[in-house]
Amino acid sequence: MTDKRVNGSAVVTSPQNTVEGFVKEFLRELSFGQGVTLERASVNDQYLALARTVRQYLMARWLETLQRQREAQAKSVAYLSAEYLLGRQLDNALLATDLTEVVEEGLASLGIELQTLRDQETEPGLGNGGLGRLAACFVDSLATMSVPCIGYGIRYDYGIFRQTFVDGWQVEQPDNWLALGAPWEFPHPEAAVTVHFGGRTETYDDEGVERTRWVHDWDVLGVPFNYMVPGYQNGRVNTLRLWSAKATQAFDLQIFNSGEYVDAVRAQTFAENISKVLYPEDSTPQGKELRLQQQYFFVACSIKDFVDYVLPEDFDLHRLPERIIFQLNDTHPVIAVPELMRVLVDEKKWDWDEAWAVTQQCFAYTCHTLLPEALEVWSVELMGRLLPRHLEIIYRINEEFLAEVAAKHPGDDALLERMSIIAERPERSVRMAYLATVAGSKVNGVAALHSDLLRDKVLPDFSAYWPDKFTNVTNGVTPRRFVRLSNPALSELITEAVGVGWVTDLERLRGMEPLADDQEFREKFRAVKAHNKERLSTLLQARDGITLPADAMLDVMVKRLHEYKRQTLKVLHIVTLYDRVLRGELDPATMQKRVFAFGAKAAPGYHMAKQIIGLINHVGATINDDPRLGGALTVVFPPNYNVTLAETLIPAADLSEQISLAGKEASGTGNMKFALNGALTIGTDDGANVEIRELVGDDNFFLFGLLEPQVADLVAAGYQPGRYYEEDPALKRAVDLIASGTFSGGDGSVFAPLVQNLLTEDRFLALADYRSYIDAQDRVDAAYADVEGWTRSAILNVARSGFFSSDRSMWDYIDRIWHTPPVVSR
Ligand code: CBF
Repeated sequence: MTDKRVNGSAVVTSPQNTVEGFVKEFLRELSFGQGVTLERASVNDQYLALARTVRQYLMARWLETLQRQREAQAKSVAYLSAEYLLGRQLDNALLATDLTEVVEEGLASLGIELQTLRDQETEPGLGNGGLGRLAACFVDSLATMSVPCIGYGIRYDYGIFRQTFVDGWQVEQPDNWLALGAPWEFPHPEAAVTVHFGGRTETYDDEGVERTRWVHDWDVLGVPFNYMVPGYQNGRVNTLRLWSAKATQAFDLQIFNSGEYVDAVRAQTFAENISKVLYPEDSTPQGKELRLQQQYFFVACSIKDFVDYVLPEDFDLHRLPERIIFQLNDTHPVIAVPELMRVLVDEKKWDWDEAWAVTQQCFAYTCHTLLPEALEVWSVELMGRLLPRHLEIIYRINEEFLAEVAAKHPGDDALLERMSIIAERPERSVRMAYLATVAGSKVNGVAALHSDLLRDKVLPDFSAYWPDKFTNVTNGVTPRRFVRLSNPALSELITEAVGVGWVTDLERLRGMEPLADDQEFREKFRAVKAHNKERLSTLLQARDGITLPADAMLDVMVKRLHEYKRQTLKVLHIVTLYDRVLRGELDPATMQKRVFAFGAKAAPGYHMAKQIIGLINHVGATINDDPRLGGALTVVFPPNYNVTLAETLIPAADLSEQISLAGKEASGTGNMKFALNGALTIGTDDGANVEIRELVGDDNFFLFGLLEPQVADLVAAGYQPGRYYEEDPALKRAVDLIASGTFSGGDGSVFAPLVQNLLTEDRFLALADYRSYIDAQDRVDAAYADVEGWTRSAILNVARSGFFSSDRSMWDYIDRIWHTPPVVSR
């Protein structure tokens, strides 16, 4: 159902919120939906029937939300994001409807365990990492806060690849997440929209006005698939609309008519490829044509959807900024800017200036990176071939913008070159971040430090030109999924301490602070951690055959594999501990027992990242099997880290590794999840670590490493990693152990590229931070030995991390950027 088709008030009523009411609907869904009897139903049948039953409880709220929104004519957020890393839906829907107990009991009365059906769900992995997961947290928060929002994105047939290890090396498998059915989506092929590509432009005379039209070459249909985004027990359900590409009739017919049946079918596949697969790059996008097709495809569908279907038919588009703010989640959807201009100028026949005035008010841009290579640029050649009209529009936006800059800074050609949306070197290309900055009403970074660096280092000319355009909104995570659902034991303890309201008002966690000094509470807190470790242990055993030793500190590093995140530094720590034991400096019987848990996917074409994965697994295999360690150190690396695994892994962690080089991680959100679940952070002064440390306090955070200005100075002075290697014997031994083949069956060549890179380039200064990191880890060991002190710090981490709720992030966006108040129930 697209919004417009819901006329009158909602007529759907929810099934009864009782065990009997649920069982009746569930059995109906089994027989009428799945066509099976309870006796013959497979687990998948049961799961699908359950999901469809739970959907029913949300349906009336969904229809009512849409109705209310239309009546209120309220301003909405349209979150444009190429990625949504949603995680499993069932539990979230049960929580939102407060149905968990009813369902558990109802299923039990039929001899079915809810947990079995939970485990049947394949999570939709429609994102790479932090950015996609953030989008999912944001839409959850907006629904919970009753703020109108439509999330727009792509329904990839294949999400992020499934990672397996063969002999310790990453091997990718396709993620066929739709294979067993997708009960949470509502396809609407009848509401498909057409998207054009290619061709050329031409001018024509429109009653005395010269206008341009796009004579496109080929097109594709965008079919909307709607997903419910339920608020937490507030009767609101927002919409996530993901677009799937389908070949158009016209496209097929041209070829069919020439009698080339096989070619016609192949051509269909070509068009449908657009939404076939998620690009698995995180932070370093590849400038591939298909990716630009994906980007344009979903934003063109979304703008058309909003303008033609969501808004009333007679809506005066001059008032568009009163009804919408398109939030650009990174540069991926930025092509939406020239698309809206094209719609207004070419289709609606507006003057350029009035179109530009409206467009500028309708967009805001969030930058999520500090890596220059992650700021997308598209070659003019490609853009001109795929989207010729958009390229013209971008040229004109640029021309007018540069004329304005030139008027303010006459004669400063260097400034014009620096600020131009079009780069001339190494090839003529469109700088999408610049386009977003010129067009957006606001530009924000995602943590305080990141926003400062964005202003001062990434876009300094723009921030000098428009100081008020730049702002910060520190990221957040949803407490519903990442505490309430993923950590039931801690949730219970929190509720016991501060009451129930914390789930939607996370600052209430502050109420726990005094309890950090309460011996009895600390014991309960430790019991929660112990329980979560056991839960993790059971999961890893069943999932991967991994056995976790008991009584060890759980030291966790989970995030995408990227050199700037410095998993290698973590490995150097592990190898150093190993070396210390072998040299007799540490006694395995008395040293702090640790389990090092990793989770990380490497982009399939990122060879160094794959080397690092291989290294972690090889080091793990050697250390885990070495009897001289007596089990004091264990490395585990469960493959295919995803949202579902995070939900069990994070609550069990004692130590959170956030060790990126200062000035490289925009924010991080894993760091927030760990702190909220009572892990202490060892981290650099980077991204949101800075704010975590400020809030939880220096005593409850292990800081190490160079600060961002020191990094800049060191690099400017000419960083020589070899010097650190020569001057620190422990570092030298650790690197030599890797180089000698100790972890690769005596074959030193296996990790030679990695070692060579560390000693000669080390772009992310792992060797420079090694000593400080090792010292900080020694402080961690000492602190962990003080059981009561550690627990106190862990409780304070939870109590002081309420700021990191994505609800707070949303209020900040509303206040600083969107101005979209909640629409409350009548
Ligand atoms: O802002 C959300 C996250 O986005 C990234 O994952 C990204 O893809 N650019 C950043 O790397 C994270 O720092 C950030 O937390």
